[in-house]
Amino acid sequence: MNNAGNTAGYDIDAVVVGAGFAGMAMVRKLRELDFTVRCFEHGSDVGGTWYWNRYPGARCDAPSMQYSYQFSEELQQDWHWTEIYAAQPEILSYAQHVADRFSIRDHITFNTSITQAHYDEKTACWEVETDAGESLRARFCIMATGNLSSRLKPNFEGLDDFAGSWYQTSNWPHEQVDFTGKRVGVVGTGSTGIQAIPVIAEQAKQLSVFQRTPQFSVPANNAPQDLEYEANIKADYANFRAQNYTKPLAMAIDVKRNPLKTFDVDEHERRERFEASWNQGGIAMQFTFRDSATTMEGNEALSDYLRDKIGEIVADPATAELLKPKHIFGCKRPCIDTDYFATYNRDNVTLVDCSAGIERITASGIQVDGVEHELDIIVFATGFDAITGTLNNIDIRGRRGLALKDKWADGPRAYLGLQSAGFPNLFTISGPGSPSVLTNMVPTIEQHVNWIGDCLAHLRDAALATIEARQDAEDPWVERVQALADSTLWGACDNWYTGGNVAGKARVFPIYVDWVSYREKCEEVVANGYEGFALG
Ligand code: NA7
Repeated sequence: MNNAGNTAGYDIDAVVVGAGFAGMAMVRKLRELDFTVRCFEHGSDVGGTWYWNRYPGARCDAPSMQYSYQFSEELQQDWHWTEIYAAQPEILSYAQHVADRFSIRDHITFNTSITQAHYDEKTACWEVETDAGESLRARFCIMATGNLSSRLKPNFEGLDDFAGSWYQTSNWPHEQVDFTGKRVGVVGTGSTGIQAIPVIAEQAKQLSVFQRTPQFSVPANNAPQDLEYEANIKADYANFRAQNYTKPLAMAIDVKRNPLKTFDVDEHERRERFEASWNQGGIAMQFTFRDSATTMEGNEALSDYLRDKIGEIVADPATAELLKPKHIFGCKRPCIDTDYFATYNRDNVTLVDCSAGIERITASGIQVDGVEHELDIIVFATGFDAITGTLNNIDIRGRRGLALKDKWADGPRAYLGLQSAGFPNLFTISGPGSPSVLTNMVPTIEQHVNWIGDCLAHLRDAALATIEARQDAEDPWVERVQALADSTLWGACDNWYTGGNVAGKARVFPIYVDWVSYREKCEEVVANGYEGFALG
């Protein structure tokens, strides 16, 4: 199928959209399989999320030894992560290293976005156009567009009048922003705000945090990489990776998985177990008992423990009270922080309750409840149109001109999160209906990349031109995704999983919450001759 400029009616085997971790891995895989490929990336370099989100304090929530590629044994042996949870600059330099080492950039056109992708039924090709005016025809179109790549523009009244500078965490300048001597306002207390606030507080003269909804957060307990731990993993990295693929988040968590429910133990033991998870830090907290995500009483016990912790850390009782979340744990993605709550004990940090909304931005600051807070710099950490936002911003049309965003108007519909019926030869990496953001993303991206690469090779070997999700496979899959989501409490409040943070967006929980059965299903589908897909 190596047909560049061929007579079959297409210029290239595959177009890959996006050069984050998914796009890079996809390009490498396709080249390994000897397919021709072109990748288009909006940014000026590789890295995706880690290219754009360069705000102070940006850091990964998954341990670096696991949040990394496994396709090359030499790569995983050679690379040394300096901390348990790597910071953004280190992750970006890893992405750049991978791009150099595997000559991935040769296949990427930077500073270029795909504006439309239309399927031509006669030739079974995707006609793709870029914002630079280039058109090309590809047999396959692979969307590696990321789940958190469509930033929400701050649309506050008066923003244009603001006399100071403002920044968005998700579009952070490449030069350092100097907060020294400045009065800074941060809007947003999700994972991003919670990472940025302690770091900005150390530099700024005065920091005002504008909080609409308080968040649960657990300390990361980040530390320099333990060299013995690293050596142990590297002694048999392949096996470590293979084991992790069998774990619920595709990730090894250094806690004993507790078979007990919250109220199987007495209050004293419950507290001790919560305390052990807190001291462990990171993602361990939610696995202290097995029913925290599924029963209200289990969830409340954990939530109460975490609220108590805020009360213990934050000295001013009124501030502590304001910081305590009222929602249940997990229905907004829980955060992992470094010194977040303790930051409110600093003399230069003020918490501003904007739960009734920010009234307006003025020339000199932010006005809330009739009070103007004077600022030199505003940092917006206000989130993303997640999961479908970037896909819906591209004019994608399948059979009979059907627009993907119209098909998805009431929420995304896809089979395995890999393909959507009516859109042959179009793939989404970590797409809606796959476990995506509820897993350790790099390994699960690689699972999709391998699945898609192997699928294309199979089509080539079998002299087949197309693959398309069948409607009668997609419909029950969408139902299954929803049924699993309904067994958790995660859809219970407005959050970016469900689209609840975007005005007018359909509320759907488009994430398959069980990685282990998902991976098995993907393997089963292949073993059964691509069951649920029509091959043509
Ligand atoms: P999030 O988690 O969506 O957080 C956005 C924050 O911004 C959240 O606290 C919002 O409050 C707040 N927000 C949004 N709009 C406004 C307005 N208009 N006024 C005041 N506050 C506002 O995005 P993040 O970037 O922090 O994290 C996204 C994911 O990236 C994260 O989960 C990690 O997986 C990586 P709200 O809660 O909506 O009231």
